[in-house]
Amino acid sequence: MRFIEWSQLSLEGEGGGEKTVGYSAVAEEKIGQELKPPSKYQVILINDDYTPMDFVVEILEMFFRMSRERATQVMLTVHTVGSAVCGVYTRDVAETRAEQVNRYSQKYQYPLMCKARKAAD
Ligand code: TYC
Repeated sequence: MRFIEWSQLSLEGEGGGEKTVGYSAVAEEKIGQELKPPSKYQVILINDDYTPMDFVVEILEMFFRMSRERATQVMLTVHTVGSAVCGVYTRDVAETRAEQVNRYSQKYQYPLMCKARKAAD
């Protein structure tokens, strides 16, 4: 981090003049890591033995805007491999999406699990 701007701390002197009593940094230029774009987060769907395939397809269509064909492909990948990435977003969006999926599954009493995980930079 590097200071880029300074402001003078002044006091009214006797006779109306200003007297500089110090300087303070008022802004900092952020360099290095802090200038990189925000990290991305993957939303991951996890397999289980109980959630019906149709329900998973419906979720992928609803929450991840997938076509029926794409949703079916992703669901089958989760079913056979154990998990799959269903979307990549900023942290807030990824966490919200995973929570929405988990809440919706709970509402229908299925154990479907969805997680947000930081993607490699
Ligand atoms: N394995 C489930 C079944 O055989 C289907 C399923 C797919 C469940 C994906 C969860 O994230 C999941 N009915």
